[in-house]
Amino acid sequence: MSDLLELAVVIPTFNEAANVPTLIARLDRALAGRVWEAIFVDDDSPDGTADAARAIGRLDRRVRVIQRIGRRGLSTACIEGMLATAAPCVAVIDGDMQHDETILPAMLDALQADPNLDLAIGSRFVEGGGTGEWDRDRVAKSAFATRLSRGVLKVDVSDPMSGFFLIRTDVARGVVPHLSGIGFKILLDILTTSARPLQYREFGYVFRVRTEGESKLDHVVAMEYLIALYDRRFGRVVPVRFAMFSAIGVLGVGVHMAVLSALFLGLSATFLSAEIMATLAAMTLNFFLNNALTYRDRRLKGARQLFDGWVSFCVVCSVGAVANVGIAAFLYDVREGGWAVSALVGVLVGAVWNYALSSRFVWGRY
Ligand SMILES: Nc1nc2c(ncn2[C@@H]2O[C@H](COP(=O)(O)OP(=O)(O)O)[C@@H](O)[C@H]2O)c(=O)[nH]1
Ligand SMILES: [Mg+2]
Repeated sequence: MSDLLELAVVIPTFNEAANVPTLIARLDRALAGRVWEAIFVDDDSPDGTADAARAIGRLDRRVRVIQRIGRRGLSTACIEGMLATAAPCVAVIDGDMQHDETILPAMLDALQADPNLDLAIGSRFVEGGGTGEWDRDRVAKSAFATRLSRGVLKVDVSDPMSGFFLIRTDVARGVVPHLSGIGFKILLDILTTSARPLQYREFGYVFRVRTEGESKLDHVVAMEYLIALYDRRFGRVVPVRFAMFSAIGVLGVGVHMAVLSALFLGLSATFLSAEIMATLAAMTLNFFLNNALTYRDRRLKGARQLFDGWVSFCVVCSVGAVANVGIAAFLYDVREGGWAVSALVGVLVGAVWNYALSSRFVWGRY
């Protein structure tokens, strides 16, 4: 048997310490007779996942760890793991044993036997596959997401949401410079980014129940997924962040009008004071929504950061409002443009200003 490295298994982890030893033992059993290494890509888990993996790595040199500080993200973790190996094939598998590692040898065999094959995909929706003990609700959600991605992105695989696959490392290296890294579904990203259609084969597996630790992808998953779809389809025309920022801005206008009419009409405040309150309310809401959604990857946290961010956001937006009104007035008075067009151009300039400056000075500082 040659001892050339055949396979790297990349395991993105966040708080999976309890699963590390079992997973290694299972990989050892499943990949007996193969030359492999495991790369844990851990986002500095507070539960000490990286230490747990390093403890094993001292004894078993097939086990390596990439520990990332100050960053979170499943996609980028997978990417960095895939780039960190000399093996010609690389698999990505969850660290919680929900993916069935026993199909890895068959996936590897397939790629080794057929040079035209780029990718082996673990699928819950082909023969031999299944969603195990999922409740009906989760099955329905997953089926919906699958249909959506197949419709929007025109990918044909049965389980594009699967996070379990094995790919030729040079193919992965080839697409990585063009990946968005935005979504959490790295497989979808790879399939839709590649310049030529990738040749793949699907391998059924039954999704297991998590026994240790907890799922991290429950809450934000739906939104991140929609964002990733949008980005793939329209991101080049209007960047995701700008689209979200603008949508939240429109919401802000609604809040502004609501607060204004409540104070001015309902409580008969003076127009000026009602305007000031309405503007503050809209800016505050926009700040928190943008912080939670548009910039959730660089979210400001803690009273100090939030307060500083809120103040800078208000300053940026006030200047944006002046620019908005100034441009509109200039177009209307000097250029004699139509009132609606002048106003819309003003709004657009204000929006771009607010977006550009707040991404730099509000969410770009830490
Ligand atoms: N490095 C890294 N791994 C993550 C992150 N979020 C989730 N994971 C890992 O990705 C895998 C799948 O996540 P999980 O929470 O089980 O998702 P679920 O199976 O869809 O509920 C697990 O191994 C997690 O530990 C992250 O932000 N960074
Ligand atoms: Mg899981």
